[in-house]
Formats: sequence, structure tokens, C-alpha cells
Amino acid sequence: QPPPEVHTFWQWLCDQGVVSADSPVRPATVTEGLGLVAKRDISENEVVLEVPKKFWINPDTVAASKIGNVCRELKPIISVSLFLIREKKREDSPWRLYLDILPESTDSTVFWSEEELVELQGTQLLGTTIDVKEYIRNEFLKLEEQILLPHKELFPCPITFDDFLWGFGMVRSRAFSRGGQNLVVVPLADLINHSQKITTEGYAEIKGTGPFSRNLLFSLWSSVAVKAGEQVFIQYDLDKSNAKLALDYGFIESKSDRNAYTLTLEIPESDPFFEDKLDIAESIGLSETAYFDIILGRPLPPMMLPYLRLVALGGPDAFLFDFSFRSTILGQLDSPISRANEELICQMVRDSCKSTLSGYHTTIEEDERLLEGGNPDPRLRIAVGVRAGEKRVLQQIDGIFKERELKLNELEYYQDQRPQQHYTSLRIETRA
Ligand code: MLZ
Repeated sequence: QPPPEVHTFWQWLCDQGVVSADSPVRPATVTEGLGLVAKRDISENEVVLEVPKKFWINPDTVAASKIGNVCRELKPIISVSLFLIREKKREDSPWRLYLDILPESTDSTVFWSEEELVELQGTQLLGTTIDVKEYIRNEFLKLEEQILLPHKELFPCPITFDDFLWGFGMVRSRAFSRGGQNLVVVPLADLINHSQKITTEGYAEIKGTGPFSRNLLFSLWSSVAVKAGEQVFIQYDLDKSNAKLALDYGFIESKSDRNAYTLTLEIPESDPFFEDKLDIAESIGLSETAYFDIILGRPLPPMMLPYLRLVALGGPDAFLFDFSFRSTILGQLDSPISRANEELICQMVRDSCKSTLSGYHTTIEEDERLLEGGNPDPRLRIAVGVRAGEKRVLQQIDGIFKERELKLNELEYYQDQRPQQHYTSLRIETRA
């Protein structure tokens, strides 16, 4: 049985004609919190909800409200967050019954306490979480200065940073925002939970109905058949890493390819060939800093080895920067240049993997034991899952370059194939 406020919310939607008595789903309490449960058997690709535009909360809703004039310049996520907070604080908000079913927080890492964050020590997720909280704080300070303080009459109840964090966390986890565009909070539809068992991303569309298709509906369907009494799920996003899922929604998946690590490589400004290297990097669509997302169980991104070769290039290979070799160098980066270059790459990568691995406060084995212990705390499970995943990816990268180190003698190098005579004559030509 759902809690009373959910029942009241549902009743309100029925009275407003948003849902009808024969709706195939109803809100219910589930392991994730609230969710949508099938009232009867639902077939594959059957529409389960259709929510009319007047029940959506998006930047248009904000623009048409009392604070519309002062929110015009805001980014969609900021304006919708502010709207939700203001409505939550208003006694007579038309959205009251919806706001009452929203949780105080989620398990997104932006809501974690200092002690909970300690479990993320050494992880990239800790870094991104700190960055995102910093971003939210800055947005809040701007909002205070530009909107909240100058327009006190519009915001009779003071809005704090924690209020703003709540609003931001709600919108970030609940809004539908395909491709970063058209951010929209759809009450009721936003109760639908994610499942890793759903492996297709299509779950909703905006349909026009009525005369000239002027009335828009947010239409949500189930991509799989669901039995009466079971929960209906969607796949939120197939491309997000576990770290991103943890940050945005407060859950992770157990699938291995959700584990990822972003390697940052750069051409140091102190490099004697900095300008040349930057030039070449740019001609292959990269820059002085390059980010490579490494995914557990997948091959390295195709541009990573060429970029590494370029970064490491120097010493006896430096002739490649000569004008006459400029056109060949691009093609050369696709295969080993010299033993020294290839060896340096392996060392650079392995050293950085090892030093990053030493920054975590637990081993993979310790993490596994913790997870096997069936720890019920969802935040700890997220922390342990993410840090174990990052370490696996780093070990995988180290393993790839360790194997490469062993094969250095077998590789074919451009340096060795280059006819010496040809090279000498070219040097003379260039100098002339
Ligand atoms: N990531 C997807 C789905 C988000 C759904 C969130 N809560 C119901 C999107 O941004 O559209």
C-alpha cells in the first residue's frame, strides 16, 4: 500500500483527468522508493502513461509563472530547480500534492556527508562530486545576488544553499532531458525507475493530440512485457558510466562495461617540441590536453596510442619534426616509431596507473569482501562498487602496457625500416 500522500497525489491526478481509472499502472512503494507498478498485464511497447503539457514543469512553466520575468536568462536546470523550491515553500502551490511526494534527498553523491565521501577516497567520482557541488554553490551565490536578494517580494521565504541543492538534485535525477535539450519534469512519469535489465533506451515521446495536434502529451511506454503487480522500468541511459549514474541518480549497475576511467594526457608546455606537437595534435583533432575514456573489458580508444607516441616523441626521433617529414609523421603515429618511443609510452602509462592505484585506501579484494558481506547501506555499496571498478580499469590499462613492454622486441619500428641513405640525402636537401 502506498503512503497516504501518494494516494492523495494519485487521487488529484484522477480528478484532474490526467489518469483514468483504467490506467495500466499506479504509483507504489518499491525497493527503490516509489515506482510505477502494473495493475494488469502490460504488453511489449504498450503505452503506460500520457501526461498532458499543462502538468509538465519545464522552462516554459517557469516563464509563465510569477518569477518568469526574473528567470528568463537562467539555464533550464537552474530555473526549474528554483521554481520547484519556491513552489515547495508556498502554502498554496498548485503543485502541493506533487511536491509532497518528492524525497528529501537521493543517494546521489552530491547529498553524501563528509564521512560517506571518505569511502570514495582516491576516486575520480570524488573529484567530480566536489566539482559539481562547487558548481552548484557558485550557481546559488549568483542566484542570491542577481535574483533572490533584489526580488525579495517574489521570494518571501528565504532560500538556502541546502534548498537549492535539493532542487538541483531533484531536477537532475527526475527530469527527462534527452541530449541535454528540452529539460522537463513530468510529475507521475518521473516515478518510473531504472533497471539494467532494460537494454533499449526508447521509452517516451512527445505527441500532439486534439485539433491541429496542439495539445501535447508526454507518452511513456514499457519496452518489455510486464506482468500484473510487477514494476515497470525504463533504461535511463546506456552511455553513462557508473560514476555518472551515481552522481546523477544515486545508483550503479553491476554490468562490467559501466566501469570506466578517464585518462588525461597532455603535452607539457615545457616540452622542447611543444609547438610542433600541438600543431600535429590539432591536425588529428586533439589538443594539448586529451581525455580518453577507458572502459572495462573494451579495447583502448583508437587515438590513444597515436597521441601517446606524439607526447613521448623526442631524442633520436626528433627529426620527424623536420619540415620534410611533417606529412609522414601523421601516418607514422598509427604504428610504432622507435623502440625508445614505445618503451617510454609503456613506462609513462604504467607509472601513472601505479601511482593512481596507490591513492585508493582499499584493495579490490577488500572491496569484494565488503560487497559479498551483503552490506545494506546503498551509499556504501555505490562507493565500494565505483572504487573497485576504477581500480579494475586501471589494472586493465597497466596490464595492456605491461604486455606491450614484453613485446617491444617483436614490434616493427619505423626508425628501423627507414633507408639510411634516403634519410641522409633528405637532410642535405632540407638544409640547402
Ligand atoms: N537520462 C534520461 C532519463 C532520466 C529519467 C529520470 N527520471 C525519471 C534523460 O535524461 O532523459
